[in-house]
Order: sequence, then C-alpha cells, then structure tokens
Amino acid sequence: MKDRLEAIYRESREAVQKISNLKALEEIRVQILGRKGRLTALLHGLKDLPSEKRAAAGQAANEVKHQLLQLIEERVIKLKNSGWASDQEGSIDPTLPGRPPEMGRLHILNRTLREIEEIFTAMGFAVVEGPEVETDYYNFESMNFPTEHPARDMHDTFFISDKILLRTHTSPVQMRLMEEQSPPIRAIMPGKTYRVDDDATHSAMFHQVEGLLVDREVSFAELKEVLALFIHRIFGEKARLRFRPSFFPFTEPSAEVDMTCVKCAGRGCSLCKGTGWMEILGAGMVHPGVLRAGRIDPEAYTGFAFGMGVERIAMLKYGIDNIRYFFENDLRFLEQF
Ligand code: 2U9
Repeated sequence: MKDRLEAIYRESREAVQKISNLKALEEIRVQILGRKGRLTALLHGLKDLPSEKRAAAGQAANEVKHQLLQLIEERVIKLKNSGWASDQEGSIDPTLPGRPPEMGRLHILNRTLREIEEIFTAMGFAVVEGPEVETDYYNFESMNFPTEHPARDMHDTFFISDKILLRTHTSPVQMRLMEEQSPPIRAIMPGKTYRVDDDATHSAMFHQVEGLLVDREVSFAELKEVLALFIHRIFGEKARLRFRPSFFPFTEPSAEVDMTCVKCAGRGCSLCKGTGWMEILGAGMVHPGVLRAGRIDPEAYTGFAFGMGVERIAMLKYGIDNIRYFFENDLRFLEQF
C-alpha cells in the first residue's frame, strides 16, 4: 500500500510539473483524483484492509491526496500567471503575433487635392482660400456675369437670399486677392463649391481648384505650358493635350482642355465614347473687365486662369465611375486607396 501510494505521488508530481496548459492539467487531475482515478481507487480499496492497518493507511492516502491537490492548485496559478494557458478563456499567449494597429489615411479627394497643390506650389503658385458663402457681386457680377445674363444659367445656384449665395466656383477668392494684391499674382484656390446638380458625375457640393496668374505680358503660350506640365505630372508624361475653343464670361479667349483618354490612350473606347479624348479642365486669358473689377489695369497687365473639378481628376485618375462614392464613407471604397 505504502509503495503504491508513493508511486502515485511521485508519478503524479512529475506529470503535473511537466504540464504546460490548463486543459492537460485538468486531464491529469481526473486521472488521479477523479471518480475512476488512481488515488480514488486506492482510497476505495482501504475498506478491504484489516482494521488495524486501515486508519494509518487512510491517513497516509489522505495526506497524499492533499499534497497532490496543492501541487495542482499551485500549477494552475503558475500557468495562469505565465500567460501560457492559451486554451483558456481570458488567458494570454505572448507567442501569438500581435494585431497591427488600424491606420487612418487621407480621403482620396484630399490626397488628390494635395497632389494638385504640390504640383502648383512647385511652380511658384501660392495656395489661397476664402468663404463658401458669397455675395452675388463676387460670385457673378465682378466675374463678368451681368444681371440677367444667360451665362448665369450655366451655374445652377443655391441662393441664401437675393444677394447671398453658396459660391458656384472658387473665382470669388481670386477676385478678392486681385483687390488686395497688385501683380505679379500667382495663386491657386482650392475649395468646396456648390451647384444645384446631382447625377453620377455631378454632386451638389464638389471641389474645385482654380488658378490665376497675372503679370506683365503673360501669354496663352505660358498657360499651355503650365497646364501641360500639370497634366504630365498628374497623369504621366505620355498624356497629350488639346485645346478646344470655348466660352466663359470671365476669360477671353477661352478653351476647354482635353487629354488623351486615360483608358485607351487615344485609340477610342467606351470611356471616351470612341473619341480618344476626355475633357479635363477649362482655361483662358482673364477678361479685361474682370481685371478691372479686381483693380488691375488691363493695359498694363494680362493674366491667365484655369479651373478644374477635383472629383473629376480623381475619377479619371483612379477609374471611379460614380461621384457618390466619394461622399458615402463606405470603407470598402475608401480602403482601396
Ligand atoms: C478670375 C478670372 C478667371 C477660372 C476658370 C474655368 C476656366 C473652368 C470649370 C472646370 C470644371 C469649372 O469645376 S468646373 O465645372 N472651370 O472651365 N475656370 S477659367 O477663371 C477665372 C477665375 C478667376 C479672377
């Protein structure tokens, strides 16, 4: 009996000390102290001993039982504290790889905007911002849209009152700049603009970047050079440009600028409706009346201006086919950039 007890104690102690997870430890406990365990069986067998031996044997067996229970308890605490009990709820396994922290990122429109800003600041343009709620004067009148002029219909306007509105372009910022500063002026104006418009490629709120350069003897050739450099930077050196005559009240002459299709490189496809070209921005020489409104003498100075929609640039650059994706904040869209 004594030998069997000692064997159980020795073997159990070794097994308990080798164990490195709580589940296996529990299995060992059941093997020794469970209903059909080795020690339990031995305790049951006590009743078959002669009565004079029974008490001493019972005491010895109980002592072993308590020692083993204590060993198991100590092992449980040690395993829990060491964090190695990976099969137990709430325990930590320090050998598992860590969870990488979620990284935020710039919205694709802001990234596009920053890219545009970097290209123009590298060419010496300043970045200027201004109010989104404007007066009729700065948005229209000073920009050579006389009252009742049909060109106003091109900008479906959100009016706040008779003379206050949400700017339909960022041009008012440039007008204010011309009033404040004498030439040379070289600046771009990024910001939100608003028009009553809503379809797959137009949103009631959208972002524009307009540019203005006013100095002595500024020519259309320089405008072409600046825009070619910009488009090559943003869409790659292979892009080719074409200027189509157009009309804006605030520039004369005016042009719409196309570039070779981003998808088919000019061969003609569904995106460019077989033409090989896509419209990318508008531009022109600042109208003398607009310079005058900005307190600049059109006899002494000339200037060029251009304007583009940031959403349009991003849609072409990244192949996005609906403007609404920018504003829905669906992570499946945002995380692609
Ligand atoms: C001043 C004088 C002239 C800015 C210009 C355009 C041509 C143009 C459109 C592009 C797409 C608006 O976002 S869009 O719908 N813009 O085509 N904008 S020239 O001309 C100015 C600006 C300020 C003082």
